[in-house]
Amino acid sequence: MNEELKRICDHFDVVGEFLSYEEIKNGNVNHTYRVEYLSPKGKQKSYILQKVNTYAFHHPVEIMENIDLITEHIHAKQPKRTALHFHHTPEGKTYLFDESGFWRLFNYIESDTFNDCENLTVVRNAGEAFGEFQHLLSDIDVQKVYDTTPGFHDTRMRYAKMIADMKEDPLGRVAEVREELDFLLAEQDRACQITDLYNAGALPLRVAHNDTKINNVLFEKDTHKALVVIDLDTIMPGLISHDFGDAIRYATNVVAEDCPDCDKVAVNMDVFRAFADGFLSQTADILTEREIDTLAVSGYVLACELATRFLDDYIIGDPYFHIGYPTHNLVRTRCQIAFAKKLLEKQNEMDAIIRECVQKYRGTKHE
Ligand code: GN1
Ligand code: MG
Repeated sequence: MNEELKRICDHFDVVGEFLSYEEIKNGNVNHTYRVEYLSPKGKQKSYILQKVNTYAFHHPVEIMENIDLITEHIHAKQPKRTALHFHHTPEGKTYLFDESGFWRLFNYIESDTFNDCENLTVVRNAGEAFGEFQHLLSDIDVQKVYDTTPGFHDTRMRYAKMIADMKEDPLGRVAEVREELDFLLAEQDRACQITDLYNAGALPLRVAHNDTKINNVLFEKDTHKALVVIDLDTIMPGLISHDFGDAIRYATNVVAEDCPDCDKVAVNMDVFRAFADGFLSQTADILTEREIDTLAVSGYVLACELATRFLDDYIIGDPYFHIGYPTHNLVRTRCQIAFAKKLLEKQNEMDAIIRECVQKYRGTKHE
């Protein structure tokens, strides 16, 4: 592996000597490595090398074009902010695409990341970072951004795929997951309400991040200020409620998204308030009334959508999400279903907090 990674790194314009690598096991889809170099001046420097999963991402070149477009757009507005810099190959590309896969190399940013949401300052700052991201991109012509993974948050499409695979049942796993399927099928219309509103023309298409887990924000050590939003592969035309909802789905669950003990699943409303406050401090002025109406239910919608994705992956033999053990995707499904039920109970409370925050922040953000 060392030799293979060294060979890949050699394709990018990095000076110095390759020393070592370490895998960073944070994502469920790509493979990420921190690689160490010794510069000609004798200083050790880290980079991030990533192998993009081309089973999940069918158009990696367009993904890189999207990333270039939006990172330049943000850099033009905030030249002093921390940013991701992709190194080039001799052909002037920000990626290497050969028989070994699709690779890219970018700067390592000294920072902290958080998988849990115990610190409410961190949560609020993450909300602010994702909200600011939306705000900064709100003036990009959405037509200029490739739809690299069509239907990524099209909940109806996710359901349709799960139902088709359920009928095919290639591994005979459907009998085992009947209860989960029955729940998700019974909830289908409620889970698809944001998709249906969009299809009816009620919600604007924006440039969205689409994968707003809190560990996709890098924080400055000590101050815990947000430095930069990362994991930009799913930047695509999308809906603001998907960015809000996916963050809520991940952050407000008091247990990890793959907790095997569903009785422990619960919604932390302090985390909800902190994230909503940060997010809406940046977005209150750009949101339409119809978008505001969708925010309280968005966490539930995203939990159901992800449950269909995990369950579908389980039914067809786990080709998409990395699994740590054979029933991992089923355990994830059960956890998301348990959490969706809890989120539903909190919908009115969430809606009240959202409206309070919108009122607090309307008219306060000026560039
Ligand atoms: C995947 O790889 P990661 O952890 O950034 C997935 C998200 C899911 C998430 C669930 C491209 O994200 O949509 O919400 O797992 N990303 C992709 O943990 O499918
Ligand atoms: Mg991701």
